[in-house]
Amino acid sequence: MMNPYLLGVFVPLLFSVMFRNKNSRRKRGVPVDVGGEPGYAIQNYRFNSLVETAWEGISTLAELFEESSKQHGRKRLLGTRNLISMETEVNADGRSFEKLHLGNYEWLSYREAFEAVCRFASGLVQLGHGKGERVAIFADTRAEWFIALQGCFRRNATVVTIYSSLGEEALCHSLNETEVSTLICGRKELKKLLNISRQLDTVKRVIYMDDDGIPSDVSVIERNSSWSVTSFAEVVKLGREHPVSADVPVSADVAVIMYTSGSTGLPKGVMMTHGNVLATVSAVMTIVPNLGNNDVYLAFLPLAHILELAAENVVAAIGGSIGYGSPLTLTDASSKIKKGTKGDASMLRPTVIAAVPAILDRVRYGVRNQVDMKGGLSKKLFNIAYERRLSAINGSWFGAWGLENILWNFLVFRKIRAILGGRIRFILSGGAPLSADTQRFINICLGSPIGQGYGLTETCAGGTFSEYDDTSVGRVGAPLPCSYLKLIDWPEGGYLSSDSPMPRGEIVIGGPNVTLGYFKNKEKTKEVYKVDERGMRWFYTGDIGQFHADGCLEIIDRKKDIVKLQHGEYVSLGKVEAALIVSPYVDNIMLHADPFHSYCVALVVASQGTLEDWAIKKAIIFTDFTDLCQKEEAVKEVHGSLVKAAKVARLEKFEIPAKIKLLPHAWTPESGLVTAALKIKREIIRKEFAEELSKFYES
Ligand SMILES: *[C@@H]1O[C@H](CO)[C@@H](O)[C@H](O)[C@H]1NC(C)=O
Ligand SMILES: *[C@@H]1O[C@H](CO)[C@@H](O)[C@H](O)[C@H]1NC(C)=O
Ligand SMILES: *[C@@H]1O[C@H](CO)[C@@H](O)[C@H](O)[C@H]1NC(C)=O
Ligand SMILES: *[C@@H]1O[C@H](CO)[C@@H](O)[C@H](O)[C@H]1NC(C)=O
Ligand SMILES: *[C@@H]1O[C@H](CO)[C@@H](O)[C@H](O)[C@H]1NC(C)=O
Ligand SMILES: CC(=O)N[C@H]1CO[C@H](CO)[C@@H](O)[C@@H]1O
Repeated sequence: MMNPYLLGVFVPLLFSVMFRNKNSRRKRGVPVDVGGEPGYAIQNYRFNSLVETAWEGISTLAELFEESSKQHGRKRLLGTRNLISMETEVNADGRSFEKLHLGNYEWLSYREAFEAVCRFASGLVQLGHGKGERVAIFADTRAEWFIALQGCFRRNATVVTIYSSLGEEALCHSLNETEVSTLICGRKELKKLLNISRQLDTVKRVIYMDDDGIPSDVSVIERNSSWSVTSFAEVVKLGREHPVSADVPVSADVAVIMYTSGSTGLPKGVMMTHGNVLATVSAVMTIVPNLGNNDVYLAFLPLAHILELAAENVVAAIGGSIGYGSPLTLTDASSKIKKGTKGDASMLRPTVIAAVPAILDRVRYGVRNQVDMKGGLSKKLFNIAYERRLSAINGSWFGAWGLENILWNFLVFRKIRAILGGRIRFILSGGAPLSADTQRFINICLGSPIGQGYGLTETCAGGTFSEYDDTSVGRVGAPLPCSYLKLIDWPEGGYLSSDSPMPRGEIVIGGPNVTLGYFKNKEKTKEVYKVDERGMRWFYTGDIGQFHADGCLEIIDRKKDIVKLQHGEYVSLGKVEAALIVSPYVDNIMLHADPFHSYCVALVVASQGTLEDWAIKKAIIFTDFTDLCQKEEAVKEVHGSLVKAAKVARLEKFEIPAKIKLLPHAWTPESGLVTAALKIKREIIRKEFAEELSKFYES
């Protein structure tokens, strides 16, 4: 019998003969005449009008799921790994780590999942959740999350979503603002809630998702608050005993209020209608090639992220299977996986995943590390194979599959593909721009295309998406079939839609996917949402982009991140940071430019391993990493490396930080200094390190 793996090589090979190079120059976006502020507008080349739903007669997510459940009854839908054992390992420096031994996936079929959804919906009524009241879900991604979401939809209850990494203040703010009466959470979150229970005046009941029980926390909460606390399983049981018929929403009803961890101030709740999310779900359908009921999707991004929410609803609409995992248990080598046992990917063997760039970067570093550690022949082989494929891939993506490559696959890349289970055929990436290097690396090593999206919570993730056969890097593709994209002039920043060779300007997104605006925040909504004379809603992103000749968008800047220095030069903070972060000494960096000075400065989170290795080689004596970061030699070395990186990127002299400060501690979402998608939060970092920043400008 033919090795299925080889089949996977021959089929694309056949494609490459059939479609050689046709794809690289095809137009993917075409100009369109739209209303509103003048600018240069583009739409997807395949559709004359904007897509609102891909399914005839379906206008809400509740209907979509019900129809799909009827159609795919016995098929697997939601998979969860059972816990075999949990251990605590103590490593050399005395810190302890939780290690999990997880078993195989256990599945709920479409029919079973739909039954659980109906029961949960009935259970909510039984608990006393009233018409028009809102539910919040504050938990990590898991099967119960999806069931609760769909259960709420069947009651026409708006679901408020909150990142589980959000801080206490933001959490109180979002629950209070939306007057949530029922709160659904996991074990970890229950502990967090204990502390703030007195500030949550509107919450009446809490549903926790862990069946294995946490009696001590539950009794403490019951004692210290007026809440009723019920387990998820109990709610489902209540619903089974007291079934209630559905109270379904219509397209214009608000399905989700999604709180985004903005880079400034308190989070804002974005109101999404069923129609909004359905438009995005319908559009994503057209992006992933041949998406169908054989696809297996590994779910591990936060469901409070619109990309994940849309992706899971797409998979559940087409008869695919969703297996749940987490970033810390993703691969066999992940930090929470017990040595010798399987990670989520190798157990599930998914065909499609959605990821954020930070995770793909981690995969890339992991692979490089492994190759470097092995050294010798396998490193040499890897490097040759990588170079060969890199030069082949320069044409069409399919062009990368030659006979020679079958050999490289067999010798080198097969093992790398196995890290993610060996069957990945498509990766959706969103949330932040993916670096060109990582995109190439993943393309080459995993042999699977990456669809890179650009969209915002405010546009319900609608925006652009790069097609699977687009081999270019650094761009985010053409508009989704549900969006118009327009570039409008921003003369102060020097970007005009009449620029050549490419039109440039602020990106404005229009279409049925554009959300209603911010909850209870008319002022902010009016600032960034506009309705034109034809009734189309537009969202002003504040991002600066340019359109390539084939209608694909490239993000080049961010309005807020451009600062004018004392002598009138504009510095784009994001652009400079992206150029400098390639230095091996840099774990993270924030450039700071002050309009009253003529130079930039930077806060640099130093990379501990690299800097300590250097210091040891130079025989520099230091007590710990904090001490090393203060050493003048270390600062000098890192600064030199930044200057080098700046030269490679051809930065202007005024863009290179004149002074830097090394920081020993990483910026994590928990510390509040970066968003859950690992984007830096400038305002917060500026506040936190105000003293360090002001020192730069002394003397
Ligand atoms: C759904 O709920 C909202 C908010 O309570 C309400 O305004 C709307 O009329 C409801 N929709 C239907 C179809 O009952
Ligand atoms: C909650 O909202 C009410 C008004 O709706 C406000 O008076 C109160 O201070 C808020 N509490 C918190 C903790 O934000
Ligand atoms: C509980 O809340 C107080 C302030 O209200 C805060 O200082 C403390 O860190 C919180 N504790 C935990 C465990 O979150
Ligand atoms: C709960 O209430 C008891 C007193 O009834 C108090 O001692 C305890 O600190 C409270 N716990 C929390 C987490 O608020
Ligand atoms: C790919 O092609 C571009 C020009 O189209 C060229 O500049 C680049 O060096 C090529 N890269 C490789 C690895 O061959
Ligand atoms: C669900 C939704 O918002 N639909 C709107 C999409 O946009 C068109 C106009 O572009 C409106 O007519 C729809 O109501």
